[in-house]
Amino acid sequence: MKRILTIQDISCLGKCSLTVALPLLSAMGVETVILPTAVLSTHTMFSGFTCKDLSDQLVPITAHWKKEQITFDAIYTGYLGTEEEIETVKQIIRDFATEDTLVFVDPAMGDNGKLYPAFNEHYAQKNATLCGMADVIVPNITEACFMTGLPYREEYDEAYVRELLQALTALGCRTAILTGVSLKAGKTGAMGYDSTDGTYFMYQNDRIPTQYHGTGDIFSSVAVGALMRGLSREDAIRVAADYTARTIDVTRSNPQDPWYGVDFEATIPELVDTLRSLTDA
Ligand code: PXL
Repeated sequence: MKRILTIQDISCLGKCSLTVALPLLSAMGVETVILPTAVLSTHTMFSGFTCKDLSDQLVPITAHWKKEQITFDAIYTGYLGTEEEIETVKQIIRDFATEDTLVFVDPAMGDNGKLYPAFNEHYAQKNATLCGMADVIVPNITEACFMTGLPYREEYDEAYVRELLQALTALGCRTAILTGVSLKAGKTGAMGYDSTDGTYFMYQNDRIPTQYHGTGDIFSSVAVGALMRGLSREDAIRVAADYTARTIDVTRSNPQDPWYGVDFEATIPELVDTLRSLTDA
């Protein structure tokens, strides 16, 4: 079984980051080691959330693993609270990543043209340096613009997406996958660029006109889980995009506010079936 280390916060309530990554990756048949960077009462879209920073635990925890000679097939990072934490995570990657480790970075820090409340532009530049160390990054268009300095656009064409992808790989990562890319009315999905061979790839499905919180974390977790299960990058983004869309669709009958999160628990069996049909396992 592949073993993945995921480094992100744990928001106790409101489905995102570790409360999404751990169940999804486990259900996909990937051993999931977690490194919680902070404990929050809720994600930061609630007002009045509490936050206990756990940065001082990252070095002792990983030093123990090093002593135990633990290795990881992938390191997957998500929402990271502070610039210092990003520096610590970069050191953890240097300490644990070998040639065979997939370093997968979701620079979760904003959406709809804005950074989340806890962040500023300086933080975004720091996140760009973490992205530079990755094999695969999965920002949305907002995050890509803050990291590359290119202008954020609501309306765009494929040339704009290609420009963003090239600027992202110029940060140093091998492959950039932009999420939330819509190149036709009524469609949305992801488009990627592999800088090692200059190839673009894309997957679009039907756009569901409601935005839910935490869907980026769902897409990333399923994409990295699928890569760990041996799927090609094209299949991985298709499975992740279809699962995210299906989960949003299922959640629409839930009267809870969209920023609470999506009902991914309801669709895990379908994800497992999809994976089984693609891997014969
Ligand atoms: O899904 C991204 C995310 C993760 N963790 C925390 C967040 C957010 C987005 O707002 O607030 C704490």
